[in-house]
Amino acid sequence: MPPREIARLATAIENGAPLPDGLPAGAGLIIGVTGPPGAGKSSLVDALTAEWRAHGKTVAILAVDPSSRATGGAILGDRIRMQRHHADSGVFVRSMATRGAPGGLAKTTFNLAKLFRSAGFDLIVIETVGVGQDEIAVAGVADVTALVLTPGMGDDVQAIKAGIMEIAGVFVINKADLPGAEKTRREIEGMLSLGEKRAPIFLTVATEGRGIAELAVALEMRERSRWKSPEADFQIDHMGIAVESIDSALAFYRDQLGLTVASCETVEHEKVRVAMLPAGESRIELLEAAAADSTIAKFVSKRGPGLHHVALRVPDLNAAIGRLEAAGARLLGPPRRGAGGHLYVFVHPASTGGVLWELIQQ
Ligand SMILES: Nc1nc2c(ncn2[C@@H]2O[C@H](COP(=O)(O)OP(=O)(O)O)[C@@H](O)[C@H]2O)c(=O)[nH]1
Ligand SMILES: [Mg+2]
Repeated sequence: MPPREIARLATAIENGAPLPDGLPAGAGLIIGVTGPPGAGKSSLVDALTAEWRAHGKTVAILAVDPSSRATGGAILGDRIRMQRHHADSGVFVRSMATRGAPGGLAKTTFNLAKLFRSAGFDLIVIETVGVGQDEIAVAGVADVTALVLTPGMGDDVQAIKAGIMEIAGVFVINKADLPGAEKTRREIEGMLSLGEKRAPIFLTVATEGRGIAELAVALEMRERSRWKSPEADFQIDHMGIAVESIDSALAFYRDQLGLTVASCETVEHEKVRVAMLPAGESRIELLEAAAADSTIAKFVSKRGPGLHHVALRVPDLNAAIGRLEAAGARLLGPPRRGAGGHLYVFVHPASTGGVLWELIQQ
């Protein structure tokens, strides 16, 4: 997407327009950077951007400016600081005044981030000032959020609201060149030890690029750990079994095994008759060709009846598709909506090691 088109869509979204239909999901990671004014957030974002660019990654930066609190000078300062990336087409910078966000700041911010992700940026950084409710909500839309603090905050660390502590996946003590960084680290560790939460703490000097490479890696690592979601978020939804005839197949599945047919229907656009037989948390899906040119008819004539596909329920189909596309996997068509309102997409066996996988989001 050309920068001018991104900018045009961003303005529309800021003015309350929804995200346009049919945008690709993209696979970029959304990173929140929040903390009190002057902590060095913009300097950090600038240094992280330089680090990521050095590794060939593209970066979109969204500076969310609470216009009620900050002066125009703050935005100007950020702009000047970001100018070293100005001529770089791999960096896109956008400032948003929170005033111009009808229908919820967090929603608008999230839509903008999704726009940048759709435009193909590898990393989308949302910088928000302060630690108030708005900032917590904005930080909440990110895949991972870094809370930026400075040495000598002392009692301020105690005063940080639980909400922001919860949302922070990574703590940064910036200005570690100033006295008191270790003390602040111990205070944060003390607060973290009170709860269940585990989050790494980094010491940085943004203006000198110190500690930046480690922080950049840690932020990206969060993506990997998120991908390994709790198993509960994943579930084998069903096994799709191609049969010559559902009626004769039921002699085994229903009469001999004792399974029950919960539903039987014809899916017109797939030209297939489907019988669903629940089996615990999962189901067996019997597939019978409803026309000679259906994929099931072709499958049966080529390979014979048998296991056709396995369906896996995933927590976030869009995210899964984004990652598959980024990895060059072969998807069989765009995501579709099934009869039950769920979204699904098929991944070609050539990309999965021999199994036709259907990914489903409820
Ligand atoms: N000593 C020191 N100053 C820093 C560091 N990082 C940023 N600053 C300075 O702190 C001020 C505020 O930085 P800025 O990035 O605008 O903070 P923001 O308001 O959180 O975005 C600027 O004058 C920066 O040059 C650092 O690591 N050490
Ligand atoms: Mg700033």
